[in-house]
Amino acid sequence: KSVGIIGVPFEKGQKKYGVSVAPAAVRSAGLINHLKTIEGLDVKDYGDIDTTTTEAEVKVDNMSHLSQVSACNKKLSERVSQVLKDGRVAVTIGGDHSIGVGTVDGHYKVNEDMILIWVDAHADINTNKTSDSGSVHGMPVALLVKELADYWPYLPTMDWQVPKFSIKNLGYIGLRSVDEYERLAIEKYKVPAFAMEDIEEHGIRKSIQHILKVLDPEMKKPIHVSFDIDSLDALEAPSTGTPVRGGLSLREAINLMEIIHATGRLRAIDLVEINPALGDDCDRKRTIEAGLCVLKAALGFSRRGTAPRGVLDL
Ligand code: DIR
Ligand code: MN
Ligand code: MN
Ligand code: MN
Repeated sequence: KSVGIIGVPFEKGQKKYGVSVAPAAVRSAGLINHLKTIEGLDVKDYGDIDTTTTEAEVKVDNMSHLSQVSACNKKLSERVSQVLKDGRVAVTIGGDHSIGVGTVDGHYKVNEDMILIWVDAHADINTNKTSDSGSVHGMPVALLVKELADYWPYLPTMDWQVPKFSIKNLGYIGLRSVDEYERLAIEKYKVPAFAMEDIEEHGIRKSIQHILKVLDPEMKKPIHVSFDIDSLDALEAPSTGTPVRGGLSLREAINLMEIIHATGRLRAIDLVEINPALGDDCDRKRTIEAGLCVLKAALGFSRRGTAPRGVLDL
């Protein structure tokens, strides 16, 4: 088992200063050493994507910094493809969630049968016509899926990214702040979406098992997890740009990742929207630690005891 780490110090997909510092902050919190404690895991750091851009700004209605988002994601997509071709699980540390365009694009170009689990408080499936914010971090899913291609105007600088991924291969976990038109899209295409109420109803294990089964009944497709730290409860991960109360506990998120790891089919994971510039030292530390716990669980860190799986014989 081996992983490749990619940092993406990028924050132009949203408005607050600080998300671009996360790769450095997560590294200095000991990312590489933490992952090396996982038995049998070979860790290679591919460094950071160069996010300095020389591109001229392009003007698209209600869509901020498109040329920079595009340039960063183009490089990121190529890097993710390279890591996967090297036979490693691609671990991408953002950056805001606009970088999901590059990670999923790069993954899709290597594994066309991939499925995507979007773990987030938000659905990130706005277009520039439906977004209230104009921030691209609320739009990556809509940019990626071919079914929504006709809802976009021509996007200058984005010619490298032809949406081919099907929305039929998408599932959501953790939703609790979904915009009106986002909900329409989710319902229209019957995207399996386990929002917080559904997780209350079924528990995190059954929730993710159901999604995996709906997307891939034969249970053999490569999995991409795009994990927005704001899927966690704001008490677990306060240092993020758009926190929403009432989210996943860290225990639920760790267990979610353990279940996904156990499939043996995780090929790429993104950890995005950690903003070390928000909150105090304690908030920052708590948020980064939560992110590390999630990554470790996804990559095979074991909390197991000796109890049998399934129903206990009493
Ligand atoms: C909102 C917030 N739905 C938007 N999105 C966020 O801007 O489109 N995504 N915060 O993570
Ligand atoms: Mn997001
Ligand atoms: Mn979010
Ligand atoms: Mn959103």
